[in-house]
Amino acid sequence: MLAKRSGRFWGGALLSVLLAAAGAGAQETGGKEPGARDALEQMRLKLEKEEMELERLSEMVFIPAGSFDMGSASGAADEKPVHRVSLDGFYISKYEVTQLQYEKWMGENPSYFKNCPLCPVERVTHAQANAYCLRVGQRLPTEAEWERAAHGGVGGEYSWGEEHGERFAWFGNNSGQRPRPVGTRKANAFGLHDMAGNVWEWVADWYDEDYYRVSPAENPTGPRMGKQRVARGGGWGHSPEQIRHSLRDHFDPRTRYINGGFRCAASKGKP
Ligand SMILES: [Ca+2]
Repeated sequence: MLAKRSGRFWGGALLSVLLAAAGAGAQETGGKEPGARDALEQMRLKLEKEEMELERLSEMVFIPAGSFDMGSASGAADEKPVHRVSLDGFYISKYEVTQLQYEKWMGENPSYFKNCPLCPVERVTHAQANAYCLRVGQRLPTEAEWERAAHGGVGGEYSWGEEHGERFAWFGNNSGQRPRPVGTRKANAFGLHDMAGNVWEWVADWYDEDYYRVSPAENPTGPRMGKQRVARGGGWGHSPEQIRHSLRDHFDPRTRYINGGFRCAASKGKP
């Protein structure tokens, strides 16, 4: 992606200039400035490692076009009726957006649990999440895209079946009451991590408890207006019931929660 490439270019270009300057200085003084060169080399290695991490964390997974049953017959009233939804193929982030990525592109880290660059960024409003995705040339997933991605093409309340949730999700039973570095639980069948738990995730749609009764069957994008935005997947403090893939949470879009984050998506052909 262009934004990612431009960031790498900036860091590499700056270091090239600094290393060249250090090399020239060392030549002028008969090579007696190894300290400066070592410091710059250390900085170069640190930035190189950071860029590799950013590359890894920005990976997206293509979810092929297809249909799935959205909602749950045994869930809350707003998860009904279960209805067949068809979606075009799309890309979605393999991981929740991390503090490292957010700070890189937005110049700040609003998280409560700081000093954990590979943990998901939290305490972001819906507008901040949306702005980040736009900054990297992407967008928030729709509610339907998020649920199809979470199911991993498997279906059911959990992509892993009814047991072994602790291998797939950080939630109230195993998190130690805090977010954890992304990708440290098993991926679902689509190769996505932390769709359930760790931080719940803003999606693009406005919330309407009756939306499933009127939702179009193809590529639904939610109500045209609303007061709250949908959030999905549950977080590090939630119960097994609250990290079900079909559960629909919803909040005032201005709120910033210590267990709320996001991931981005892109339409086919975008990344
Ligand atoms: Ca999550």
